[in-house]
Amino acid sequence: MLSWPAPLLPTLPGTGPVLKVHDTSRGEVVATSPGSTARMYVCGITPYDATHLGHAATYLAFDLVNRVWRDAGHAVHYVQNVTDIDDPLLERADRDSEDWIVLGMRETALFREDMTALRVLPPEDYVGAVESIPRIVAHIEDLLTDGLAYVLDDGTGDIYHDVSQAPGFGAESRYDEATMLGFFAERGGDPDRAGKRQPLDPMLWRGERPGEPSWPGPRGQAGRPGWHIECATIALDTIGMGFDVQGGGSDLVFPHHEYSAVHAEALTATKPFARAYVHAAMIGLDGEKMSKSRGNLVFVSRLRGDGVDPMAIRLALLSGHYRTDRAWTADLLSAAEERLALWQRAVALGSGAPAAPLLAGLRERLSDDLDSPGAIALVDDWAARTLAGDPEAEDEAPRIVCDAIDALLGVALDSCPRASALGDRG
Ligand code: 5CA
Ligand code: ZN
Repeated sequence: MLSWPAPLLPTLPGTGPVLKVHDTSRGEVVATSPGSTARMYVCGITPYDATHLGHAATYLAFDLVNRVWRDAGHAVHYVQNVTDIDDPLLERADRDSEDWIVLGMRETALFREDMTALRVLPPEDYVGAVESIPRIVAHIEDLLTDGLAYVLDDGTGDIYHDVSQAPGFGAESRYDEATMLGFFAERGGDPDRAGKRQPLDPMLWRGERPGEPSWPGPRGQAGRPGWHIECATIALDTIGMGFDVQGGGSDLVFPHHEYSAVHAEALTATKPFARAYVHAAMIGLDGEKMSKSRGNLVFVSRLRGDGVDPMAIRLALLSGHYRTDRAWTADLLSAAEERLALWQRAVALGSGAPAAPLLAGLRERLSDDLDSPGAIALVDDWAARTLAGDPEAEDEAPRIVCDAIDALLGVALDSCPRASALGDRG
C-alpha cells in the first residue's frame, strides 16, 4: 500500500542516548538495543471511520520512538498494517449501503492525510490485510501441517490455533487465565464456541459465510483471515522475528498482541516475536475510552477542517505521557494553542537562551520512556527565558532549538529563522 510523504527531519549536532521504553512482557522500563537498523511494528487502523484523537495519540507515541532512535544514529525500519478486511468494516459498509472496499480506501486515504498533517514519520512498509492473504494462507497451511492448528468439525471451515501447544502463551500480557478469558470474551474472542479444543484458542481463518467477501484459503476452504495472524504475517514478511518494538494501544495487550506473538513463534519455532511490547494508554472523552463502537469521537480531520493547527493537536496529545490514560478536552487544545504561540514568539527573536542545554535535556527526557511532558516543560522554560531576554542569549539558539523541537518532538514552528542548516523550509 501507499504510505504517506515524509516530513523533513533536521539533523541535530551530536547523537542522542539509547531509548528506554516500558515493555509489557517484562513489566518494566527497559533499554532498547537495536542494531544499525531498529525494527518496529505498530498496529494500524481498521479503516471504517475517520482517525480519532485516540488513534492519533498512539501513532504520535510511536513517532517519538522513531525520532529518538533516528537521533541516536539508527536507521529505522517501521512497519504498519491496515486491517482492510474485518467484521466492523463489513458491518459499517452494510449499515451505510456502501461498498466495503471503497469505504476502506476512503478512510485509509483520510488517515494518510491526518498523519501527514501531524508530521508523523511514515512507515517504510504500509501493508494491508487483503494484499497479505496469500502469505497468511500459507502460514495457516504450515500450522495445520505441523498439527498446531485445526479445522473446526462443524462444516463452517473455521480454523483455530491450538494454544495448548504454544509454550510462550501468556508471556506477552502476563495475564492469568481468568483475566485472559474476560478480555477474550470482551474483545471479539469466542471462548464458548462448541468444538474448540481450548476456550482460549484464537481463530486463524473464518470459513466463507453467505454475503461476505472471501478468498481461496487453507485446505481449499474459502474464507477470510483472522485478525492476529494478519499482524504476525505482515511483521514476519517485513522485519522478521526478534524485532525491537511491537506497538499499539493498551487495548491490544490481550488478546491481539498475545496471539500475534504466539502465532509467529509457532510458525518459526523461535522466540521472541518482539523484544519489547510497548503500549500507549487510552485517550478518553466524557469519561469513557474514545472508541468507534461507543461513538464518542473527536476526529483529527474534523479539527483540521475547523482550522485547528495540526501542530497544536500534536502538542496537546504529547502534553500527557503516553502511558497515562487521559481525556481530550477543549482546555487541553487551547492550552496547546497558547503554548504554540509562545514558542513561535520565542523562536522568532534574533537570539535566544543557550540551545545546547535544551537539546541535551530534550534528548534525556524523550529517551527516558518518551517523557514528552518533561520535554515540553523544558521548551516552555527556554521560551520563557528567551522572551524575558536571557543575559547569555546566543544568535544561533533559535535555529538550533527549532531544529531540535522539529526533529525530536515533530513540532514544526513556522516562525523559525529561515537560514536553517537544511535551507529554506518555507
Ligand atoms: N487494526 C487494529 C490493529 S491491527 C486496530 O486496533 N485498529 S483500530 O482502528 O481500532 O485502532 C488503531 C490503533 O489505535 C490501535 O493501535 C489501537 O490500539 C489504538 N487506539 C484505539 N482507540 C484508542 C484510544 N481511545 N486511545 C489510544 N489509542 C487507541
Ligand atoms: Zn495488529
